[in-house]
Amino acid sequence: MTDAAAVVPAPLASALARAGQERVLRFWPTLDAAGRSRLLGQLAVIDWDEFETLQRLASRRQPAPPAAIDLAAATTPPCLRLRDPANAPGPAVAVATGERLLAAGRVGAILVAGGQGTRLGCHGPKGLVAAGPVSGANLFELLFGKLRAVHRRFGRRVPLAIMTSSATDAATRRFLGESGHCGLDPDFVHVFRQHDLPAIDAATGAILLDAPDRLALAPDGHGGMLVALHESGGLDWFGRHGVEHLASFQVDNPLALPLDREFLGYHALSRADFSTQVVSKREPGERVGVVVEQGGRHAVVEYSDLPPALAAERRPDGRLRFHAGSIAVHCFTKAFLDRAAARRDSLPLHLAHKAVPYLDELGTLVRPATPNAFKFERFIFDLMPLARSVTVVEIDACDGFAPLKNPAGSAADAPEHVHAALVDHARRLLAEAGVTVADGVDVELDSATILDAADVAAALPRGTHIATPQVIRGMIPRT
Ligand code: UD2
Repeated sequence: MTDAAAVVPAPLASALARAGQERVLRFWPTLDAAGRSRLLGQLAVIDWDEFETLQRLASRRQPAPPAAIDLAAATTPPCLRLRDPANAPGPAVAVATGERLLAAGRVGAILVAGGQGTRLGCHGPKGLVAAGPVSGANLFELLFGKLRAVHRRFGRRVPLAIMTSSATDAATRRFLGESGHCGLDPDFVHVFRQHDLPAIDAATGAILLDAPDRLALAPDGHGGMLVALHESGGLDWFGRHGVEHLASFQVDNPLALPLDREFLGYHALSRADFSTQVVSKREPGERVGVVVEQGGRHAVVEYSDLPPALAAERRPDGRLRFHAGSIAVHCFTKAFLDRAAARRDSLPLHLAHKAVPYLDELGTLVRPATPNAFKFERFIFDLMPLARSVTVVEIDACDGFAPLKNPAGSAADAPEHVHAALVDHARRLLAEAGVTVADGVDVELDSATILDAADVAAALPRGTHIATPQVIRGMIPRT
């Protein structure tokens, strides 16, 4: 046993005493040096002021933080519709503006990829789950390809920050190394890890252990991106690359359009701090948050926090009152993220009541069947009420939203739905370019070389007929 791990440092011991958490060391005498040092390492990174907040929230058992706006008085904000000529300014102006930003290298991207693919049967980063309908490419490959396609078209690389979690960090870095960063320039990739927060026993407020030398920790939500990006030097890194706008997206949506030129154009032209993409929510049970507005402020209300009666309310035209379904594709000005990251309290904590395995007093691992503990998360969309100006852009789900959430056979968001959505999208772009595809034949657009129908048209002459499953690749990369 090394000396360093033999004793609990005095400041930590007093922090534990102040927080009433000395029992977290109850197995200390039985631990070897490695175990002691692991436990000390986990305890050392707990912010004990923040822990007080966790305990206070747990004692109040209030799942969502107080709403930034009055939901009863809220409405769905006006949304620009992608490609709608009625937008002012119109789509052509927005596209040209977005293209200028991309060609000038002013746009960076943030991928939140802290989640695991456990529910999909993949015990690693969700980004490694296969989703290419013909290629079998994984989510990382499909999504990173989109950045390469933008580089190919506009001649400028898009710096990409990838957020991992303690559960996904090592495997993600390994994959990036082994795959040659999927063709991205490693100088334009910044990997950073979000923090963990302890799970707290709902009855006693105690930090749970899931092994004698290990706290039960969970990632702090995709909102952990703000602090972790800042602390890792990521915001400055984007600054050094000349980035002024940051598009963020989730790893589980292979159709995501974070760098859509028209979207970026509306964001820049409206001088929004925060722009976001939505799809029309048709049924109250769809598992997407909704963008709402009240008194000039915008917010996203998560589906689990929207009272069922409000979620089901319909307007006279039959549309849901809250129909702006958030798909978690956002664009922020870097200046806005800089300001938000400088404030400690920018993002509130949400509580989730969960069944968390824990060690009982005798050291036996208990796997509760019902929720026994609180986990805590921050959501990046909670920055919305802090924005001076918000722009909401509605897209058609078939163009940019195919979330992979559930195992095969589920009613929604399962691999077969994603497969069908990607094939359908490819077929539509091929049809636009005058290419026909035999019935029942799967086609896939290579995300690294096909940005839009123009790339399809350059790759395949009009009148081409596709009779066998294939990946359609663009012409030789221009860069
Ligand atoms: C999220 C949104 C929901 C809707 C939906 C669209 C939240 C709370 N809800 O629902 O409103 O937009 O997505 O698909 O955002 N992640 C991390 N670290 C974490 C937690 C999550 O990186 O600590 C990533 C995760 O890898 C995934 C994304 O965030 O890419 C979404 O996480 P989720 O699957 O927990 O969110 P979900 O489907 O409940």
